[in-house]
Amino acid sequence: MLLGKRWASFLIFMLIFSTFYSQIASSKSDPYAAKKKRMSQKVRQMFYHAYDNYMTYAFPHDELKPLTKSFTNSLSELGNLKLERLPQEYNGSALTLIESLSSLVILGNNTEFEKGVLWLSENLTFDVDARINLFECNIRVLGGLVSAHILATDSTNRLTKGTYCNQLLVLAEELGRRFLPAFDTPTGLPYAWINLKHGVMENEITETSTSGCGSLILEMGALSRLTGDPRFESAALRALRKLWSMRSSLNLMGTTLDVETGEWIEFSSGIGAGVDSFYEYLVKAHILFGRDEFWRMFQPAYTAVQKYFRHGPWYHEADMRTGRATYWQLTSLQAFWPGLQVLVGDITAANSSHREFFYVWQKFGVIPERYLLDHQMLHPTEKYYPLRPELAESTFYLYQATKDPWYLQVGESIVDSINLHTRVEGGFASIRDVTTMELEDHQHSFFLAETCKYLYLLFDDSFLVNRNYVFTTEGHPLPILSSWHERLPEAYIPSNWTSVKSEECRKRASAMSQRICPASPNCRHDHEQLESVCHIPDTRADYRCLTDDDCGVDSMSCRRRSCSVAGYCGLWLS
Ligand code: DMJ
Repeated sequence: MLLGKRWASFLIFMLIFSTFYSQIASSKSDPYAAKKKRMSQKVRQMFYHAYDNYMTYAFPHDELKPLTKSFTNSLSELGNLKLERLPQEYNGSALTLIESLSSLVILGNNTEFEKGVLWLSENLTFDVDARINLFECNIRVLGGLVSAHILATDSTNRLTKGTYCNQLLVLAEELGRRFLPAFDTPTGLPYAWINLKHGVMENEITETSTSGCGSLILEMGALSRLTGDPRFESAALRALRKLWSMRSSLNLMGTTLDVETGEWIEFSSGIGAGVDSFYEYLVKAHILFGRDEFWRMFQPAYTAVQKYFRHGPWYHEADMRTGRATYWQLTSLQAFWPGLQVLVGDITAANSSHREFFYVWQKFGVIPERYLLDHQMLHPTEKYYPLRPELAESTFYLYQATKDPWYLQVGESIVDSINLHTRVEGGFASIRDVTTMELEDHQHSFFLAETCKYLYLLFDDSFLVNRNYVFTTEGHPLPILSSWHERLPEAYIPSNWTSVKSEECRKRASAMSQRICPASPNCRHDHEQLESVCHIPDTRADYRCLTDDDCGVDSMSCRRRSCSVAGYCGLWLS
């Protein structure tokens, strides 16, 4: 239809005016809109610089070597424990592509997502002679496939043009089946390593980590719900229950254990390497599946961490049997903890630790793998920064919870340092030594699955609005579906996509909305004030007491308060 000249100019005027007006309106409602836009574009460019280089020089192998523009088939080498037998015929499994799929959706790149899904559908096979680490393969490959399958079949995303017939789920199920022999132990605790083709190898090592046994339930639970095959969830649940039964009388866990005997090997533990995602999966499994059992494990486990590992804003390690401090070390993996604390409503504690982690980031330009708190110096050998996501992750959660622009500043500073120190022509390289900023030829897949994703979501969370997801420990989103929930919390409405009831909260509804609303000044549940899970208030609001029995438990340290000579409750004993 042809329009008259006047009508055409009127329409153009209206278009320009409405664009201009909506820009003014959005910058009025959010004074940081321009900054967020600029930063999200910057992160988008980072993602594509890493992704395009991977696709050019490394795909379909596992990960990119950005300095030499080559590849590494690292899936069979990932994990904390030493590789003893090299794989025979393993040629990679497009690991970084699998890890990138959910980030592509968040960036709105449906075409590339669809291309990736189709390639994997036609080419990916797990019938390979590769000895893989169960934990790593679960969080990266199984989690990546399950999450991408859900995104591909979610009609609101319109990601695939009718060509998708559950191929990713078929692959995930095949992988899940290849995991199952690992759980065939007297304890039900899985071997850390399994050969995808041959199952558990003869004389396989029996040592594994707490996170290796305790961080399987999200991916394997989701796989069971999607396929109707209960074996995956049952195996993961049995392992988790056994692990929990091994806690000490102080509700502490160790770091490594033997899957055949069910005995602890390393009694010292903390919230970092080898344990971290065990805690994370207890609370996230509770959110995803709504089962009280997970919360009944998480609550005492979290309280014990706050009580025995925490020293001010820092977390050290302690012996699970005595609670005595062992190693006074900050590790970069610990930086996920404030994000977890946001999920349970402990914003004050999260904020104070986050500041300390960021302080260390600023001191070195990035966060070193290990820092000796007692000597205030770097660990002599672990001076590296392999592009880890944990600080960005916590920054994202804290910004969601508080909308405090300080976290945007932190995010900007993280983006700037990563670009300054690690960006090379062929992608992003890990840092071998934070004192010299010498680089290492490795771009880990979690840089695309997590680091870029959390930085992007910090500045642009439109993907989360009116949706409700939990992110796996590898940053892959899983939707909170009423059909997966055993008992939906009050704040959820009974629909397939759950969201928050209150109109005030709805505007900011996101994956964490149900949990984080209480701490956000703009978004409160009047009926349900969440606070520290270990907090027990003093008997009297003015903190006066006659005996210790009148005092409660401190919400920050989770330590018992006592009654002073002057008759006030406080942390006097510590
Ligand atoms: C990721 O692979 C996961 O977050 C895991 O749980 C531990 N950390 C790495 C990245 O640092």
